[in-house]
Amino acid sequence: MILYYAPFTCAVAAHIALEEAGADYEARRIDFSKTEQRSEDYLKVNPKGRVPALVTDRGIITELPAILAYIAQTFPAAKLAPVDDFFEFARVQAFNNYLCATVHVAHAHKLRGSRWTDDPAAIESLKAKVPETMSECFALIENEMFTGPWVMGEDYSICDIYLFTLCQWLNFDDVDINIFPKVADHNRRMLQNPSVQKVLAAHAT
Ligand SMILES: N[C@@H](CCC(=O)N[C@@H](CS)C(=O)NCC(=O)O)C(=O)O
Repeated sequence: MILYYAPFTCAVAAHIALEEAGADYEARRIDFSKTEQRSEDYLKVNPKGRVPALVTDRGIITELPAILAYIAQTFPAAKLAPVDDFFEFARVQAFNNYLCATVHVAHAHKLRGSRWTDDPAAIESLKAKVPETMSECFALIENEMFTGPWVMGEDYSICDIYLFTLCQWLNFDDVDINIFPKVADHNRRMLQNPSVQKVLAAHAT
């Protein structure tokens, strides 16, 4: 498999999941500073011009919840999701889709406001709202969605990997993770994970 990623983007989650799964993969970096995500070559990989994209022997998968589910299902021995329990797997998908469709989009208003408006004042207004919307999202995760000790309960899963990844953006979004004790403790435990450390080190180089 080939994982297309850009450092410290949401692609971190796909990268960690591949490590945790023990997958044989190559990680290919896309340089956002050179707008490589919109280059002719990369648009052939992902016409959306976004990372991550995972090249498999059956074709290319985009959208992080789909990529994470695919990795969990392809490597069941890694136990990254309850793949045989349809209800529990739906819970996993519900959590990850909330991160993708709501939390990630709230964060995107900070740097990518031009996706929604051309008005400079409106772009500033979208940016200013980010600490509030991200805080609301994380309050919901802390108080309603996080089962404990892991996101889904007793078993570690792709939800933990995805949550950890988006937590790395909170500081930039002017949200103090310590307001959310369960999430903050989860983040500290995730940072002890050797796969997480390996991927963060790779993104930092
Ligand atoms: N819904 C997509 C979102 C992917 C996405 O927006 N990725 C960002 C990085 S976190 C990106 O590639 N941004 C590049 C750009 O907007 O030009 C997913 O979950 O995979």
